[in-house]
Amino acid sequence: MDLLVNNIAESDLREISEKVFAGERISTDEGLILYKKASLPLLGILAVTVKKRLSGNKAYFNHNFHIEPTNKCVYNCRFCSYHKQEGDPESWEYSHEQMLDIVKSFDSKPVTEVHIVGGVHPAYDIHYWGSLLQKISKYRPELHIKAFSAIELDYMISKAGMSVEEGLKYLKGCGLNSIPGGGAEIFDEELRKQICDDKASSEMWLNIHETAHLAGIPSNATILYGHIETYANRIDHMDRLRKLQDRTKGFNCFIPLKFRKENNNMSYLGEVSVVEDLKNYAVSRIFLDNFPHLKAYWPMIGKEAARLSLSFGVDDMDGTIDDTTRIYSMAGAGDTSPAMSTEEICNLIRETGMEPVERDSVYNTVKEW
Ligand code: V47
Ligand code: SF4
Repeated sequence: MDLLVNNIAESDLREISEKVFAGERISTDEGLILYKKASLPLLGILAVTVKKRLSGNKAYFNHNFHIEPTNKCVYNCRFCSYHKQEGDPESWEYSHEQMLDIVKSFDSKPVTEVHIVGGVHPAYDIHYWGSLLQKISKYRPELHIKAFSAIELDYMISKAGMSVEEGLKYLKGCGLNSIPGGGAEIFDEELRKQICDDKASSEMWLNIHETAHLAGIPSNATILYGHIETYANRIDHMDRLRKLQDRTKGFNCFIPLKFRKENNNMSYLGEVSVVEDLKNYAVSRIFLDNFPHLKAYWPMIGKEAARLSLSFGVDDMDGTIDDTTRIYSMAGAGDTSPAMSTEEICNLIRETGMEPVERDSVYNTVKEW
């Protein structure tokens, strides 16, 4: 270890490393130094140190499936390849019955979670979505429903004239169990104006998650990286999340989402390398010391990068998604129908020397494989 730090000849890296080994929190300036100066091997060692403290030698996955109710959306995020206007041949919209049929198609499968996220459809209100949750809960009561990004929630709750607390409590009563991490993008207000000007603000995103935590609804958090943001913007984003998590402890995991470039208005930017992905996982793991888990969403970065990420602080591979997920395939990420069998996901985890553990949506162990 000494050799590794000395060779880089950076006394500040030595100090940061000592802090991480001692289990101390690093500052925003130190996070920035890690992004700018630390070598990939050093980042791997530090991130795995933090990861092992939090989840030992385990790497998690779950059995889940996704429903994307519609890709029609009132917003126009410049990075989005997915949203379409009404009448576009590539647009879709499922009825409650069609979505219930998707749930029924998993009848004989041991799934524990349904993840429901889509575009922000102008026509539907909170009661339409609440009634969908009620139908799914009634049909399969033990299924955990993780649904609606803060952007969808902001739209449906303000349209109903409810306060955030009233809206979330209503949806919880209909069967909402947790909230996914989407819509966070990048919190810096100037950048947000440039990439997704018209949707819920950073303040609103954070307020919805904080209110959810206080109402007993856990959630996830994401960052969209690899576009026009700087390292300082990434650290600022994570700092806002770390402060909120200190107050509520309601976040289960952090999910860095890599910008994918196909078919959107930011294609000219290209995509960052796998080395940058690994670096970003590692700094996230080290900086967000109060987030219990770090997820590599493999349909977005691909199976190989996901496998590597386990040596850079990641401890969660998301699900054996069987899927209907189109947000990434439309943005150019690999398979149009991503799926991984339990055997494949377990082998991928074992190859890195870690132990595969099937989890439920709040990280209780379902089975050690
Ligand atoms: O908010 C959209 C992102 C998110 C692109 O909580 C893009 O378990 C890359 O949040 N390139 C939605 N990313 C997906 C999401 C998510 C995914 C998996 C698990 C969880 C969870 C949440 O997808 C959006 C946006 O940040 N996104 N377009 C794109 N071109
Ligand atoms: Fe709509 Fe979400 Fe796409 Fe933005 S990222 S345009 S909110 S579907």
